Amino acid sequence: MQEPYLIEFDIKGDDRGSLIALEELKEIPFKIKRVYYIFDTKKGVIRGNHAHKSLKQVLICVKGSVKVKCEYESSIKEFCLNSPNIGLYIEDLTWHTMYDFSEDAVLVVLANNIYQESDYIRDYVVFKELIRNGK
Ligand code: T46
Repeated sequence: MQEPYLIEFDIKGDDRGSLIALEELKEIPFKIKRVYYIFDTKKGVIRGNHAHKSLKQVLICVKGSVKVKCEYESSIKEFCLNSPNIGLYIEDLTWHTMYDFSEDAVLVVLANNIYQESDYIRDYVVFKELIRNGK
């Protein structure tokens, strides 16, 4: 079990601009099976509001900014993602909510598994029970 943490990626910059490269089991601490991105988010929208049973993910706001609130075991942490060289690692059994999206925000997510609705815990009470019972 691992609490959420930020990963700083190397920027390969030269006089043409910047480039960041991410490889599985290197900058990203798992094998990548899926990439999705969230953009054009309307003002005031809150997304997420769930945990996963087994999914591990890294969230990167490659443009604009977004805040992410994570509840892991008994601690709650808030992160502001506003740079393409910062990733937020979120493990399973972490209740997470994304909010305060800037108009131009593009949130890229790398995940260690395919999309499975059965992996979602969408009921906060169920999430708290799982945490209380040690999974
Ligand atoms: C998460 C946070 C960070 C798919 O068909 N395939 C996919 O891979 C995903 C991620 C979603 N969908 C469909 C399911 C829904 O009909 O896209 C729609 C929106 O998904 P959802 O409401 O789950 O989106 P968010 O922003 O609340 O949560 C997403 C991820 O689903 C979730 O795993 O951890 O971003």
